[in-house]
Amino acid sequence: MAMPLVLWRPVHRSLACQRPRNISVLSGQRLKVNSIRPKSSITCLGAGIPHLQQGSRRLEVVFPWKLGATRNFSVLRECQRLEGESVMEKVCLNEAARVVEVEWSGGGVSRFPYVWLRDNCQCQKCFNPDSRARLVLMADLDVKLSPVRAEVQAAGSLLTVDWPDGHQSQYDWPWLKARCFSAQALEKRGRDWQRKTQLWGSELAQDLPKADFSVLLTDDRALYDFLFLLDSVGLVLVQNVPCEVGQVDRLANRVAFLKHTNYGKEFVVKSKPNPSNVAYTSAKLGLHTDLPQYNYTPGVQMLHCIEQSKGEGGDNHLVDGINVAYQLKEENPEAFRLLTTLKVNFKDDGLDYHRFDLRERRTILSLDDQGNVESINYNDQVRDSILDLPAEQVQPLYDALKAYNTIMYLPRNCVRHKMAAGEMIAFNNTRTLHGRLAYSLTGGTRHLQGGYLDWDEIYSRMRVLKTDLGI
Ligand code: OGA
Ligand code: NM2
Ligand code: ZN
Ligand code: ZN
Repeated sequence: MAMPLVLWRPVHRSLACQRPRNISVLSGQRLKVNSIRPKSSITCLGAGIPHLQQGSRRLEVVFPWKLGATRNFSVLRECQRLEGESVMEKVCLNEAARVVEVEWSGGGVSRFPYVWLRDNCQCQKCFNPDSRARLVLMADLDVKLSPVRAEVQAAGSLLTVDWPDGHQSQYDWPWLKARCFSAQALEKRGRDWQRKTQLWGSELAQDLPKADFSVLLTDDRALYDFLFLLDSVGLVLVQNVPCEVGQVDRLANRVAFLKHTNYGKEFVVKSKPNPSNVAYTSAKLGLHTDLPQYNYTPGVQMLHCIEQSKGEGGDNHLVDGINVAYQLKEENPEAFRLLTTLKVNFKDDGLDYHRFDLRERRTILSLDDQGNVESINYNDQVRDSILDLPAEQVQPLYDALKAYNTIMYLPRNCVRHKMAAGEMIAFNNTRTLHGRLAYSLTGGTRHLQGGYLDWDEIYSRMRVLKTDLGI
């Protein structure tokens, strides 16, 4: 079956469809094609100009902000996906509650506050489509304004609101639905913000999450799955990495970019003369997270093994710091309380990439607003001898640190892995505690390359990949 020719006519920032097919490109990069509906119109919220060639079953959409990038969508598949979606049936102004009430054809009512509608008008005076940013300034916004009229147009796919100053706003239904304030919608969107943490112990060693380096560099789906595992499990073993410097940077660039710190961009973990850090000796490193002396501690760490010590030692220990924090809470609630409330000083000064004197004062365990353990900052090397605490709180603090430390080293909590050359561990640096056994310098060179990434960039990349892959 040949697709009908679709002609597009711009109406404000909307495009009207003169043929019986309703196609909309949503504000992100998602395309929706609605069921056949005579003379319905579609709205194109900054996504570009959809165009369909006669006889083609594919719709090509141009994304102007992506420098002319185009993507194809299967029209038939999208058609099926949208069947049964409800449109706006009726609207009315509720002056008492200062909301526009929208009744949906599939049942249910959504309430959109007046002030929010005015603030989020999508017209070109109020919203810049290129940067997808608001132009309305709070200084100019009358937060007590009420509309004079609200009506449904375009076969239930467009809400039009007229304001007393003559301004008119238009909102399309998928845009409104995605921003619904109902308890159900808030609940659903709330779930998207929750982290998908999977706790683990020593059993993870039998089934370490793994990824292949060259696949990560070329396959977007594999990259997404890798980042998902980094977020949920907090540890992935990357295999088949070339034994050369620069691979940490390559992987980081697939995700975003390396986070620069006082130790450089990619740092070299080797036993060095005049070491700027204990990591740069052959000494044992106790379980720790890196750089708690930064307020903006790196989110993810990558350690790529280029050469492993051929002698004894050099093995890594990896522990789920969140899992052991919950064990502490269970066994010793007072210790848990102290580690979530007493601020400990961290300090690192010296010379590496440049001269530095980094200091931060924070709790060992951070909780989110639901009381879940969110992040860990634990590092004996850089815990400062200065403690800005009353003397009587010091012994209880040490008791709590000792209790937490004892649990993390229990065999049931610890994964031990001696990396081989060509392996890389990537882990959540504010969750997965890592340590290393001392190694003997007679076993040849041990050489790791390290680098950091930030969670903001990782989550951003995951959203982009999700959009591009349609997942
Ligand atoms: C580090 C570190 C582990 C290792 O450099 O921060 O923890 O195996 N290194 O050398
Ligand atoms: N290195 C590996 O926080 C720390 O001092 C851990 C960090 C030197 C960048 C080591
Ligand atoms: Zn406007
Ligand atoms: Zn470390």
